[in-house]
Amino acid sequence: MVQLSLTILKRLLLNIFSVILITGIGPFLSFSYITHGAQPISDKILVDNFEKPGKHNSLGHDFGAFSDQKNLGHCYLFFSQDKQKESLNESKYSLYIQWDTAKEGSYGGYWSDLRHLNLESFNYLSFYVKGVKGGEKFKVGLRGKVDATYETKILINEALKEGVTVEWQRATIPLKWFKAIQNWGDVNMLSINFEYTFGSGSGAILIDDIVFEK
Ligand SMILES: [Ca+2]
Repeated sequence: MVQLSLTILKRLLLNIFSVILITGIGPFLSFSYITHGAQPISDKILVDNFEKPGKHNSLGHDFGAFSDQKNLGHCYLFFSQDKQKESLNESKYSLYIQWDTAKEGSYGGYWSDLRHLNLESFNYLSFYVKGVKGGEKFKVGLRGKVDATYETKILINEALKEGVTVEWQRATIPLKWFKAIQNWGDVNMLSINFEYTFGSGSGAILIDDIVFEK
């Protein structure tokens, strides 16, 4: 009986210690912002700013290009140095996406792995975009579950009133528009889609600073 009480007491002390430990760490964590330049981004999740040309996005996961299985469509990715963007903020590189979906039935695009990202406390997806000619058409997709068979794709013209132009613009898409996602605690893929069916044709755009915001 006495031994049992001691065990309970020990557990109780351990719990109190744990609480102290957690509250002790709390304030420390709130000051440990990850900084990009001088701006704290604790209220943002940076998917990719393309500043480290390679095979991984800023989250440390894979990204790449895709095309339809018959290989009718094509999509190529390049890291681009853009002087105009450089003056906009501290960016050196953006992603240059070139595609050709002029053939009937073709599609292609860019994907970036979000790997079970929890977006429950976030409200917007935003990024910079600039067209080479202006008027480029693409859809932004967001996949919930890894094996999801359906995802909502948003036409860029719904987010940009004037559509894509030859100037850098910031597109902001409310996450609630992606109606197919049931569980915002497990979001797995971001994509930019070009398709024959909605008239993407062929062309090129520049993309930068893809973030999720509150
Ligand atoms: Ca950049």
